[in-house]
Amino acid sequence: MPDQTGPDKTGIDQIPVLYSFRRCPYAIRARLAIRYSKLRVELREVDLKNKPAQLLLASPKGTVPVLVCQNKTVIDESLDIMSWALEHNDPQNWLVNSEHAKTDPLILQNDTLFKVNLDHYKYADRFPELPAHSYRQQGEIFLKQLEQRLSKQAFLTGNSASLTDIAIFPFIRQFAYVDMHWFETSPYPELRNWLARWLESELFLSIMHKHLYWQAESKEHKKPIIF
Ligand SMILES: N[C@@H](CCC(=O)N[C@@H](CS)C(=O)NCC(=O)O)C(=O)O
Repeated sequence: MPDQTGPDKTGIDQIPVLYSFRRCPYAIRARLAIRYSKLRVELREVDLKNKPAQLLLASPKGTVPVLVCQNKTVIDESLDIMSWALEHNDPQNWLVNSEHAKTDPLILQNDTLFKVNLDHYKYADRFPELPAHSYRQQGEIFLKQLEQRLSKQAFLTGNSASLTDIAIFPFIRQFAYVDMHWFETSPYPELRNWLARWLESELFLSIMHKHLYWQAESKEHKKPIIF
C-alpha cells in the first residue's frame, strides 16, 4: 500500500487524483477497481467537451480515466489503473481468477471488436451504411460467448468474480441500454442475470454518484471529492 497518510501543507492528504467521467465504461471499471481495493483517490469529474488543462497536461491524449499518483506518475489506460489498484489490494483474489488485464483474451475482444460494434449500434445514425440491428447482430457474437460461459459458471472466469467481470460489464450495460426492451427479451438470460447482479451490487451503486464537473478555480470544488 502506498503511504496515504500525512497531511500536506494545505491540510489535505496527498492522495492520487482520478480524472473520470461518470458514465464512461472505461472510467466505471477503473472506479470499480479502486473502490474494491479500498484505495482513496481524489475524484475529478471531467466535462469531456471542456477538458481541464490539468488533465491534458497529465495526459495529452485527453481520454478518461487518468490517474495521477502522488509521485506524479500518470496512468492513463483503464486496464492499467485496474491493475494498479488490485496490485495494491485484492481482498477477493480477482487477479488470481483472471488473466492479466492486458492479455486476457475476453477483455481484449471486448475492448476491440465488441467496442466497435457497440459504438456502431449505439450511434447507428452516424453509420448509415447498415441498419442498427445489423450492428447489434455483430455485437451479439460476443454476447453469445458470454452467455455460453455464464450458463456453466456464475462469473466469466469461474464461480467467483474476477477482474474480467468488472472490466467487461460496464460495456454490456451500455449495449443493453441502447434498447432495453430488446435486451430484456433477448436469448441471453444468464447474461441478463449476471449484469443485473453487478448493477444491483453495492460496489457498482457506490461508484455511480453524481458530481459536478471539476474546475481548478471553481468555489464548489475548494473541497476535493475524496472517492
Ligand atoms: N483505452 C482507453 C480508452 C478511454 C476512452 O476512450 N474514454 C473515452 C470516454 S468513454 C474518452 O475519454 N474519450 C475522449 C473524448 O470523448 O473526448 C482506456 O482504456 O482508458
